[in-house]
Amino acid sequence: MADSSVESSIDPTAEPRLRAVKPEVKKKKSQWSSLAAVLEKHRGKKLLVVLVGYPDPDNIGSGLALQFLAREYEIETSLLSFHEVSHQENRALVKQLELDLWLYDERADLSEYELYALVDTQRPEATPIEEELEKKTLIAVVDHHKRSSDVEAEFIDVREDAGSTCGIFAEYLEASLPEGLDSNEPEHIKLATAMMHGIRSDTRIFIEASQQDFNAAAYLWPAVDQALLRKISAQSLSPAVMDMIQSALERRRVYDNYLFSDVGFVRKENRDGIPQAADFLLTRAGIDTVLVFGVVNGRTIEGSLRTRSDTVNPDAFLKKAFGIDEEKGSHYGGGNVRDKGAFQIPIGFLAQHNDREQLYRLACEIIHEKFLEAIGQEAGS
Ligand SMILES: [Mn+2]
Repeated sequence: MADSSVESSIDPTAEPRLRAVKPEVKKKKSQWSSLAAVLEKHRGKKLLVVLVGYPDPDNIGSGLALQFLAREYEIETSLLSFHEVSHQENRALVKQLELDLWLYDERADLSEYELYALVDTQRPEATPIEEELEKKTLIAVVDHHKRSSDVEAEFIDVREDAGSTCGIFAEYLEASLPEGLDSNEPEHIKLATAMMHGIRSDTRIFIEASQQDFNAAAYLWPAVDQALLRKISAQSLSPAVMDMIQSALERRRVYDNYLFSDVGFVRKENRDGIPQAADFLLTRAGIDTVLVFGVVNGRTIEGSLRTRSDTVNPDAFLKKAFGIDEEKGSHYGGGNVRDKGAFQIPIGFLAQHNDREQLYRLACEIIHEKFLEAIGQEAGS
């Protein structure tokens, strides 16, 4: 009896195959109703959207979307960032759309904000106001990075398979405004344009987009100002970034499919040139993984990893290469599972050394050595 049942389950006629290839048509219910309930619960309070790390199109667009959605519940929202917007495209976004980003300084009074939210990140500890945030209620975390187990919020929506956080927010918008955004309404145009830019920027202009991102783009499209979008995304490189790319090209060292390079000393406002140099070098034929670093403000070694390899996992690669910062108890570097990562290593006490060139050589040697170890090459080979 047992035998016949095994046989029947592998008999191709026993299970109608056509059923299996039928596309999944059942639409997943949007999480919007849960987020809406949280916003309703906090009606009339003030909300801080905390932009962790450098402001970028995806976190800015997501912050604007949450601000827009929360307004319906009389929740006044401010977008707080901790770094000056540095990438030329992002500066253009802020300027062209006249966005109101609040740049944190120690004198800022955050006490009137009872609520906070995280978009495009799950790491409140990566801000200088971690203690202050502990006194506030974390109402929402919406993100598409790797799910972190230690974040707790009233509403959590983390989708690792989404190409952008803006794409997730567009789904909420669609659920709350199914008739679509109004292409005659300046606020709607601004929001749609910023979100479309966020999706494009995080998905390499849709090459790495998920179905979620395409649905989002289709929803936003009628209200997008395409001339403005073109202007924002076609900003020319600043001379400083171009010089950094040139340095990275000149100093490149190639090991099989790997390319290693550095850009020298970098001013804080130009640090976005490091990932841009890495992106550029990755376009070289025969290379699938690039690591570029520089010394930012004379105090921190900052680097970016970019890969197209099927076997290199940026997060694992950087964690293995640079290890743990004992003081902070966290890794010096990390990234997503697919194509990008970054690391920051403080130079600390040694930054006081007055021979900058010597200091730089030392930093360079250490990073190079760790990189070679990580790719399994001997130094000097
Ligand atoms: Mn993102």
